[in-house]
Amino acid sequence: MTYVTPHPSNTPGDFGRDLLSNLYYQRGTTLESASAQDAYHSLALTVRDRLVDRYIRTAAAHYQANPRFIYYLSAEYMLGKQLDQNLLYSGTADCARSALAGLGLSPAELDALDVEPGLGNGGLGRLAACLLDAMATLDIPAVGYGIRYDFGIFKQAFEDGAQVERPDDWTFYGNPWEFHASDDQQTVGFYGHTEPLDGVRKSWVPGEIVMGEPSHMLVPGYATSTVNIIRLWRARASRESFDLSRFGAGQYGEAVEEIVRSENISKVLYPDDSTELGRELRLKQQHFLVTCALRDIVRRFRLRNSDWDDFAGKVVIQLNDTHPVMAIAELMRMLVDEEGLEWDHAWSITRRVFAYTCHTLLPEALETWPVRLVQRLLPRHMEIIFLINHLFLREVSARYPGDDGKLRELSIIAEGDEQRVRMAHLAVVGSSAVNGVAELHSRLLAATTLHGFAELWPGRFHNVTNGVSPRRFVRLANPRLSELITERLGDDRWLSDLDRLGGLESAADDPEFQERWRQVKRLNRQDLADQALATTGVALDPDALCDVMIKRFHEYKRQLLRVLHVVVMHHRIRRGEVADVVPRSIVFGGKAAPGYYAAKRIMQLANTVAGMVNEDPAVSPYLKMIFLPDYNVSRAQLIIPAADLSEQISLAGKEASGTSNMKLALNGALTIGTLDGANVEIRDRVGAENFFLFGLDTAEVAAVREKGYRSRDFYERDEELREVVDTVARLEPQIADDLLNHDEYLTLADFRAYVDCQDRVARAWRDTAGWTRASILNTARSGFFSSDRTVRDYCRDIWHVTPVPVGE
Ligand code: 26Q
Repeated sequence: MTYVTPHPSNTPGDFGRDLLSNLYYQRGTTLESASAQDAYHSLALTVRDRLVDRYIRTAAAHYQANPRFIYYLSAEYMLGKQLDQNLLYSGTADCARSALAGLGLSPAELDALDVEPGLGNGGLGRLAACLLDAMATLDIPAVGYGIRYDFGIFKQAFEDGAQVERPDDWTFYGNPWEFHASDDQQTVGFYGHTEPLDGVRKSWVPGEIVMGEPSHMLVPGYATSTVNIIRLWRARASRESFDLSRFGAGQYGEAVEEIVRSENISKVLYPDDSTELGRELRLKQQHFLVTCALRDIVRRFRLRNSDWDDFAGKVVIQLNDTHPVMAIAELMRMLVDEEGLEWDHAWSITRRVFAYTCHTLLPEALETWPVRLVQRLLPRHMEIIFLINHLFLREVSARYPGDDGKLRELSIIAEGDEQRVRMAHLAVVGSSAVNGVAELHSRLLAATTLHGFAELWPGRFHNVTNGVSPRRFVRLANPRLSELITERLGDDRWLSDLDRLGGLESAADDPEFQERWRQVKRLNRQDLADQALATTGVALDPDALCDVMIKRFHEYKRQLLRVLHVVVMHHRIRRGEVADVVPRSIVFGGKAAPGYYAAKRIMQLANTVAGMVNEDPAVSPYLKMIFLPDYNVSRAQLIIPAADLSEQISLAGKEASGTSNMKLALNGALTIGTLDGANVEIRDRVGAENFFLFGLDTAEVAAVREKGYRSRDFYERDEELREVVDTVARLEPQIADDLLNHDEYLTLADFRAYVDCQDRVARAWRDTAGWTRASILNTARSGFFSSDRTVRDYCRDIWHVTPVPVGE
């Protein structure tokens, strides 16, 4: 039984006819002479066509209702493949399959041509995609705004174990999923100067103008009529930019100089999610996104409204981290300079419109920009920020008279050798709500990173624990498990009401159900093994415990700790201590920022250790290790269903939330983890007995540091650790040196607890029924981690919006 409303002409015959029609009229060819790309594009268009009617009805219903809209601003989106998703959400997967069979086309071959838009780095970008999916599913009127980068996140390959980055030209063969609107461009200014008007008003005369050209992709809701959109902007040079006379004079490079300079703005996603990167082009990207989005939001507002006093009632702008925070200054500029509103009036509107989500605790990851750069690139915005800050600091002085320390702590401008704009401070000051992304994270934000603000405005601070799309990460990723769940629960309503997974609890001890659960896992491990063999040449044992760590490479996430334990196992097996060893497949996936050398060294070490393990005939029957290159959403959909063990081993207090932890638990993996990010909530829900907890908690981390942490003490006291570090010293001397002399993320302090905990994992795995029970309970109790729940939380606590149903 399925709850997706089928397209009116949803028979295989109709589907096949429409596909042939698209082949003929859109690609200008016939089945006999079609290339694989022709067939793929026609299939994509035929599927897309089946969502258009719903989109048109959604737009009409929204126009009619004139509701409050959520505008999600994000520099990143990791949407994943569109073909599998849109087949599912349009309810046409079955008829497409029959139609393709009838035409002699292979679904798998065509799916392989569907390119995932990798317009993000990691968790933050994928979260944006999960939230858009949930908003559409819950009938929340919403638009996602982003940048249509020509090149998405780099493709990762390994050469001699080292990461090499290759460009991701994701639209090389065209993108059948997007609708271009080249007649709906916006102008974006840069540089120039300001001129006084009346009072506080100024006029900004930009020195450079770039056009923003939108295209949109459909964001269908599941089991509902709503289809929202994500609008992505691409930079275009204005029409007069091509210098015909220079071209005529043979100066080909100079002739297109201006075009290249303009269009560079949306050329490439910055592949850095670690530290602030002081690049002018990145600030240009941010301003470009923000300006295009705001102008579009105002255009949409004016379709049904005319009074600025209604703006904050009709518009919510959710800022995904600080990357789009310049929108606060830009809206003030539009309202004051262009619309002529009084400053205080404009500020009251602005503050009510914005809400800010923070995704980090690491001070070094908080974005700041040199005042001089902002002054040069966005002179009017800098003036506005100074004025916002001036008025804000007056408020602070009134609250803390004579406390200069407070002013320095909270100021939007950081003083020092060079003044800098603290984007997080601007975000908090200019928003009505601020949220962290897991309970622990929100608590620590208010207690540490943003403490002063939480004290000033306690009511502004919220927690909204992240969630993931059960459609993408269970139904599409794991069709076998989905079918088993649907069979047990009697229908597939769990896909849009994930708490229904609780109905599996009663099956946790049912031997027959357990056997089928294990069968699903085994088949999924076999699929992974097939892919792994094809891409890495390593043969995994489909019966071995599948032990998975998938996430961006970061020192704080401690992939290094995972590698140290693999070396422990290697030593033990070589010594013949195999009595307590269970066969394992260690699976790694993740990219490192190209300039993040410490992370890249750890990657190199992981690859070296993998080779050492796999090529040792004494070891490889017990242990295999693969590093699947180019981890992305599609690769996640392959790995997650196969996983038995989920590695969530960051140093406590560093991971804001994590979302792979949720995806893996939902698919029945048991977590080995620290009390960090959302791990805490996962453990609370699945039960401590179904979660392998180890390591220091945040208070203990602070205490260890307080006492003066010396990692060398741990090395000296633990023989097995000594052996491991000595091995690492031979393979990657710099890493061993770092561990012993500046072990910033307390890897050695948590080493013993981690290794002992892994021994508990091995013992638990031997108890097949006990493990299966815990696996089923992890799925049954993880319904909370649906992004539908996350969006409901945002709607209730932050956005104050209700659904707008779209009629059949
Ligand atoms: C900054 C400056 C220059 C270039 C890039 C950046 C940049 C880019 C991306 C900074 C940060 C990011 C991404 C951060 C991120 O993905 N954070 C993760 O967000 C997830 C969703 O909330 C959380 O689950 C993770 O814990 C958090 O690390």
